[in-house]
Amino acid sequence: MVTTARLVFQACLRARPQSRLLTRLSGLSWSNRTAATAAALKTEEPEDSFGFEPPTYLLTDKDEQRLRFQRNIGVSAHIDSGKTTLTERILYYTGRIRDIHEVRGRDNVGAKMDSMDLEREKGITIQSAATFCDWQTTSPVTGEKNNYAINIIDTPGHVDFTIEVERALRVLDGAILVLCAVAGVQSQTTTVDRQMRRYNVPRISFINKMDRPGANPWRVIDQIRTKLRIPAAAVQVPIGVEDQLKGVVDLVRWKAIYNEGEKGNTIVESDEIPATVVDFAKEKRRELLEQLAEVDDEIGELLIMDEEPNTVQLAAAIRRATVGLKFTPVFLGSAVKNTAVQPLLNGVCAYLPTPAESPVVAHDTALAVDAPPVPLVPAAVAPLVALAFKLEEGRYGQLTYMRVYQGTIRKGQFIFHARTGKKVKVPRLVRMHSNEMEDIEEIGPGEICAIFGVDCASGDTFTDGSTSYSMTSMFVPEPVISLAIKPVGQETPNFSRALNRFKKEDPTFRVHVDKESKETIISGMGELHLEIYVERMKREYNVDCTTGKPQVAFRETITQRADFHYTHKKQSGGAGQYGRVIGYVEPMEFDSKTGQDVAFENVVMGGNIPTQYIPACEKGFYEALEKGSLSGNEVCGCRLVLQDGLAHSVDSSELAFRQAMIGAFRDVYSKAKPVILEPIMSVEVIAPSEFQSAVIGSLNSRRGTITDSEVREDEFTVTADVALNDMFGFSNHLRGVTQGKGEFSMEYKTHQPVLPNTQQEIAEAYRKSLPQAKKELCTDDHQSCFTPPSSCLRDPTHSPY
Ligand SMILES: Nc1nc2c(ncn2[C@@H]2O[C@H](COP(=O)(O)OP(=O)(O)OP(=O)(O)O)[C@@H](O)[C@H]2O)c(=O)[nH]1
Ligand SMILES: [Mg+2]
Repeated sequence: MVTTARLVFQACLRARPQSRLLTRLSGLSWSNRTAATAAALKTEEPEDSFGFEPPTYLLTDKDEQRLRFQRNIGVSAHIDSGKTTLTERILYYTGRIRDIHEVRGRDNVGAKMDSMDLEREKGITIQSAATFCDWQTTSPVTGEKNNYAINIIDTPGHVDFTIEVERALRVLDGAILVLCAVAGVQSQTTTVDRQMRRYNVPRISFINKMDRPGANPWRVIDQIRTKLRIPAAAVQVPIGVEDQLKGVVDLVRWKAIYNEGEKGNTIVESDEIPATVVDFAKEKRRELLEQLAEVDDEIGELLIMDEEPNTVQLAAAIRRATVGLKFTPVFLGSAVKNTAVQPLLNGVCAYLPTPAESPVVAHDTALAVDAPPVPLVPAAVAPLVALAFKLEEGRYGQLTYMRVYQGTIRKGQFIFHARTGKKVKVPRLVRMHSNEMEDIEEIGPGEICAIFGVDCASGDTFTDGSTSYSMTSMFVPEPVISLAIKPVGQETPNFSRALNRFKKEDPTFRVHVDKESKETIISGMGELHLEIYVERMKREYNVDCTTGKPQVAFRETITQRADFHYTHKKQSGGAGQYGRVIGYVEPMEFDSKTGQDVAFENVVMGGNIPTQYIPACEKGFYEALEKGSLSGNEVCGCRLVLQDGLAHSVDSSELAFRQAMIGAFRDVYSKAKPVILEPIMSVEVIAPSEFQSAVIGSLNSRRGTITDSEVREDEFTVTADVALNDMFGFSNHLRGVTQGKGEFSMEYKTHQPVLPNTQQEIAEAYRKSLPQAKKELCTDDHQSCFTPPSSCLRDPTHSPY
């Protein structure tokens, strides 16, 4: 039941200066919403332990009415499950679009949400797209008809574009997890599940492609329970199978629902359940009740008393369990055959949370770092807090997608960038409908909008200046693959303009210039990710580029503690330089609080290193981490503790201490037994059963560790952990051993140390590539070799995919 109780929230309105703590906070990763916080909000008043008098905000009747009929949802799933096809139907049935166009359709128009040319050409979603629609639904609880406003973000399934899913789920209140009725839970389903858990996003599941031969929703539900470990039960059973799919039986309202008309526009509901499915439907309704009883006390008690819950009780329990992240109701249908999409939309309205039910917190940066987070309340009159979650360079400048958490944004209003304190006017406010936009005058809390002309990074918070609240940003995975890129012919400003734009829009896309080779290196989540950007440079910026071979993003780390005692001294001619640093380095685990796995700690006592030189020491340490001396890759998993040192009254300077720290780190590094780490990928292969042994053989020959396998009627799925460096050429190989019928996908899992002999090879190649060594040893012509030096390790004929 949608909450009607007035929630009392407290927030701090007192204007405070922007704090210098802001920068320190911007990387922190508190859970942005927790069920525990929600419970606390409703019952207790936050302690005012910091001496402020917090005003109270109430949700007005108007707020409640609006929020009750507002849903913000994402559509997420494994590649090709039919997310965009489903969204196209949703837009069509809600009247947002006049006609249905298919992904890779014969009319060559393409689906609304895949608006980029490249998406339409390739038939895949690359960028998430936002839209909104209105849907009139009949409540299964009260039977009343209500109009719902739904904001939808269609996300890509390919793991190379995973940041798009990450940022959508960061700001959405609920999601539809789409699954293929034949393939079931696949590798990216697990990734998406992880992302939903990270941001506590309740989900309903939709088993799509019920028209496909071999469709088996019951096996898929079983996989949701066992592989994703979330209690699940169907709230519908299909009427007819595969190409005979006619509709579904709604197990909650006990009605048969059919789609009629050419595009399934007309929904026909009947109290008569077809005789062929009635017994099965009863069995599945029982299963639904039993699953719910596991997670919901009210249903549990009714079952113990041998009582049958009525529709109202059942729908309320499904909603409670779903919103409470304890359960996922499963819907079925076929998007492409226009079957059972409308009942799914009713499910979105009935079972997914309102913006008021998604507990969201911010941190007040005027308070201590460990001060309790401040709950945000979606009241229109509360001070504005909005999060910029996605940027796009459009025809009219930067377009910033925002989720408004509390307060209201009005066109022409001044808003404040929480990190920089900069004040900006909102020149234009729009709601997005894929690549089209609708101008609006104002937008309330719990809504999604886009703003022009605001300069910021994705993940930045905006306020109205009366608070110093800041929200945590999203999780950003590390790139796993890099390649060198060079414009053909003369470099034009468009080259760096394009790279800067892509870097700003996509935090998983990195660009740097290699200090030694002077090459521009781009890094990302996979070859497709980088390939798309290279293609976009050509199409959107008219910059044709040549690229080097893709390189695995190796890293380095240390394996033991080692002490340093290092003096940097330069006293011949000119101004002298003097700095002594004493301390140790040690391995460090990833710290989920700071989101860091490297740290600098200063415990110097008695001013042996004057405090003004400590930041220079820290800077020197981070500079040294950029390039490990084994292979030239970034060093991770390392804490440095600075314990002591010595300064000279005349010759010490920031520069001297920075140099001292770089020297000390280089010196101590080999004593800390460094190793090279390589990305390990989770690889999933699906192929016809007869190729099973050939596929497993090829994964074994690449030193893969099989983690899961499943054989179905005529196809099988195998999942294995394989080093990315061993995946080069796998695509061709798989095609060869499966007569082109096998498919694979892979995603980053972790970094692990490379084998000792590989480490030796990489280190040797790196050593030879260094300018000094090159002069003395290397006979290869690296000067003219466009790819980064470590590429000479790999067979140049290999392609990674
Ligand atoms: N048989 C069948 N095919 C479907 C169904 N829904 C979608 N498809 C097909 O599946 C393919 C992929 O559909 P999309 O909608 O692009 O899938 P997606 O999940 O958006 O894909 P990405 O965004 O690239 O991950 C297309 O060829 C669709 O026509 C369905 O219900 N049944
Ligand atoms: Mg898509």
